[in-house]
Amino acid sequence: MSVEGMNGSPGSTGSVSSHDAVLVGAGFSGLYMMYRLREELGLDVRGFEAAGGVGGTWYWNRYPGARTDSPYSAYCFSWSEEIAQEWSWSERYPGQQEVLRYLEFVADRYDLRRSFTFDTRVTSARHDEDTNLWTVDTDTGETVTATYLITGVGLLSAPNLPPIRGLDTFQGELVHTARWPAAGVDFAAKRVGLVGTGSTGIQILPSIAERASSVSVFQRTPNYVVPTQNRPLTDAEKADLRARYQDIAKQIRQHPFAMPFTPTGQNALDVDEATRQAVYEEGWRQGGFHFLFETFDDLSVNEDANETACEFIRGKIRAAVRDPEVAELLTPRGYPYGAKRPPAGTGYYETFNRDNVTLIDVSDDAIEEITPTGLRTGTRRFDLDVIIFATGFDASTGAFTRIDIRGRGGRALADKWRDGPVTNLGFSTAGFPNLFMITGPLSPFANIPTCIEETVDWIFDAISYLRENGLTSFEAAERGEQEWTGHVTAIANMITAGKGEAVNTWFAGANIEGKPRAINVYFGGANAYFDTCRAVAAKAYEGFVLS
Ligand code: N01
Repeated sequence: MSVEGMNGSPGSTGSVSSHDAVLVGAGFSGLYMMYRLREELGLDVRGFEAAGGVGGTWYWNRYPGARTDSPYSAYCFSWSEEIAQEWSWSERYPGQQEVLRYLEFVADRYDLRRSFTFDTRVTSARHDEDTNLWTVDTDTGETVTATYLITGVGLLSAPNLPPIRGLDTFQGELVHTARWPAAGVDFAAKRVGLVGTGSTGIQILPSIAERASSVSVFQRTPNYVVPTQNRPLTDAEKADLRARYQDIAKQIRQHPFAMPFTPTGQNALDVDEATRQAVYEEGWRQGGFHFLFETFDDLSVNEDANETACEFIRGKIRAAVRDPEVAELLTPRGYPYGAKRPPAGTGYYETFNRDNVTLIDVSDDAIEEITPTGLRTGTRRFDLDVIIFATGFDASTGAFTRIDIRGRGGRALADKWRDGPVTNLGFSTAGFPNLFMITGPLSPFANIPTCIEETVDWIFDAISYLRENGLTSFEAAERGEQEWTGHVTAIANMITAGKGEAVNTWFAGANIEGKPRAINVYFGGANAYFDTCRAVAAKAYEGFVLS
């Protein structure tokens, strides 16, 4: 049965349709993968998307204040001349609605929606060795088969609602930021509780504070928040991106975090105090990731250097927050800047000067229960009308383990990864033939659209190679995946981003109760990773088994 006959028709058909590929997800990854496989290779690709439309992260995370913190010139595709010329960003850090409009524009420009079935979640997938096919089931009762199973499920897509007693007893409105209602949440005259002060909590707080009658912010670990410094783009900046998008994309691919920056070549510990402060001031003025990547090159690798940046930020917190006790509570100590994913905020610290905002330290007085009228910590009770959980995600592996994926011999992927993910380059894991993962576990944590483009291209080339050479099966070699997984772990142990286990970072699975403590992402540099991927492909996919 052709994919065309099935489009937009969720629900059980009673028959099993077969396809060249099943593609899960219609975010940045799924859209580009669909375009390449369908338009360039002519494959019959069946896409499934749990959401009601395209957009992935940008479909679900509609909370007020949501925006990118990669600059506009990096947070976009570079593969299409049409998109580059016909689309124009309005802000330096585009907001959620604008990024969603962008992805809808891409989907419409290349007529991609017709290849996806929306409102349909893939629930299980099993590989049959005899037929060399994947059988995929959905929550609408449909079953399809395909040669290739390709996931574009996102690194941060499986929401984490902490298992606090009484969640379902609350009589007000309880929302997770990653499942924000499309109709929005009415905060007017409401007492709001905000749980979580990661990138999301930091973005949402200022906008709720302007509308709610009161906001109680429940903070477990303070964060190092640098201002975003968002602003509208000038016409000259827009024209420059249109003219130079390919050159910018090349520059981005050479940066360890796939950002349009150039390492400064200077170390924090090699300059005098006055110079150091001046460089940090300029980084602060530029905002966002400029502060981490365009000040000193040793912040990510040298803890003493890193501490100088931490001290600078602590000074900024003291200057911004009027109440010294609140400022102290907001001040992170005892872990390096970057050990938790660095967030960017807009007026975050200043929001704590408002009369209607209260900071509650739950580091030693945990939230023990959600009650019908609010919540209770070990020692205090709070009456609330709305509770917002900005409590993050079961990152990287969570979107996979929520699908019952079974490879050779019926082995569950969740079982294979019970001590942490094992992959070769994030693309593939041994025992799961023809399962291709776009930005899968142990691929780089860097500017995501760039990582997606590179990994989609690599998977596209691998599938083309299989077909050109009459090969039918592709998977990581055990030795290849052990070497890669070992390398990813060794790198994590060398840098500040790998030192976050003590502060519950999702980088190491440490934010989820019961999740194995194991690094989820590669920190050895996106640029080095892209080079490695190309070299592996050039050597007929060394480290993978093709048959
Ligand atoms: O989630 P998080 P997030 N009681 O895991 C707290 C990306 N992103 O959604 O730190 C009380 O970072 C938890 O406390 P602690 C970005 O990659 C990007 O904010 O574990 N608190 C923490 O404060 C980011 O890293 C953008 O002690 C509890 C918070 O919840 C990733 O998504 C914007 C708790 C969770 O922070 C995840 O960010 C937003 C409990 N029981 C997100 N359980 C951009 O700017 C958890 N917490 C592009």
